[in-house]
Amino acid sequence: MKIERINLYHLRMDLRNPFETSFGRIHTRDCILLEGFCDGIVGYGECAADRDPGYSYETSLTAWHILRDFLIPSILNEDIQNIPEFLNHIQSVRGHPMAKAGLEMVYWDLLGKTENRSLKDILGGTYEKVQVGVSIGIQESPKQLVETANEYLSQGYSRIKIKIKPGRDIGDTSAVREEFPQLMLQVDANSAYTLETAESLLPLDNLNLLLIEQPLSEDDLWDHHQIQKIFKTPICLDESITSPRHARQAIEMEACKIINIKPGRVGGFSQAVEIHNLARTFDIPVWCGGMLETGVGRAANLSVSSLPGFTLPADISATERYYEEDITEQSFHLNPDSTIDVPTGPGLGIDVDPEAVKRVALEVLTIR
Ligand code: OSB
Ligand code: MG
Repeated sequence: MKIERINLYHLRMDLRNPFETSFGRIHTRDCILLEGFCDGIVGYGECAADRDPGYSYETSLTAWHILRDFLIPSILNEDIQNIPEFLNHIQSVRGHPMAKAGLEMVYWDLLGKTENRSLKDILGGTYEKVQVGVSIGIQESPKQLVETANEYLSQGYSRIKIKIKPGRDIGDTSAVREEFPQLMLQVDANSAYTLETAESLLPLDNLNLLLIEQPLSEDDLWDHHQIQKIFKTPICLDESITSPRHARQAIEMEACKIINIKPGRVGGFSQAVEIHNLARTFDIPVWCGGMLETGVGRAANLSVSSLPGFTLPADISATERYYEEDITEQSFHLNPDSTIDVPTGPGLGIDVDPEAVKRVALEVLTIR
């Protein structure tokens, strides 16, 4: 498989509602769409890095630079037969997992289309639909949060995640728990606490949460171990797990009891599957996180979530939860049982709408 040419599109899409986390509030979402051409077949990938380095150090522009100047030149016009060969070509680039994941996704999509198989099928997925929930950003007030949660519950979501930060944690979470005593509920701090300040979260331990996601810094595996020791509620790591090695170390160190797998954050599907397999051998449940992806990344997340170890509801919501207009022909809908169907078409199983891409593209670059 020789990729002859790649188009990079820097996209900026309007969110239907602002999304606020402990690292900031956004009204628009940036990403890079990759379009690779190989023997008349077109493959797509999405790089999940956002405009600002709030969630991770990668941004749309660092990813653009790494893709344009290093990753794409290392694979262009090379005859690459399989994914291990692809990984070999890009191994000299250190770090930048989201940039790598975007390019790897193009290969997986092309591979699937060449073999006329869905990604679910190639990866060994077993579920036809995936249990999903919704991730709610920090709202104006706890009261508003309860209203927003109620709105999503009435749409059919059966699991809710709320974003927390210092000063907006116990009150917000308790308000939702009081209103919905039986709800599957979890919180995500996006690294807003330290070993010292995380003790203020102890009241969460009485709220019957599924998990507490990433309370401390991404490079703080050991302190997560200290926190997990004092909480009954499972700690789940997101930002800290950027490779199978980190996953193994976190599990061995008992820094978490659950892992959030995002293909983008861990450098692509290959590593996501490796982490999934590893976690299974340790009996550690995993679930698929989200990054407010377009339909391209959402299809990718659904495909990987079809693997059997993904036993907790994913942060993959219906298209209408994020965007008025997406860039894929297909949109994703919530089934009444709080699931979303895994795509079944070849590769990612989606078609990109070129006109929609044009409307949201800030910059386009062809590399050949
Ligand atoms: O920490 O899980 C996160 C969105 C952007 C960046 C980080 C996170 C999130 C979410 C949204 O929680 C999940 C989704 O795509 O619905
Ligand atoms: Mg998270």
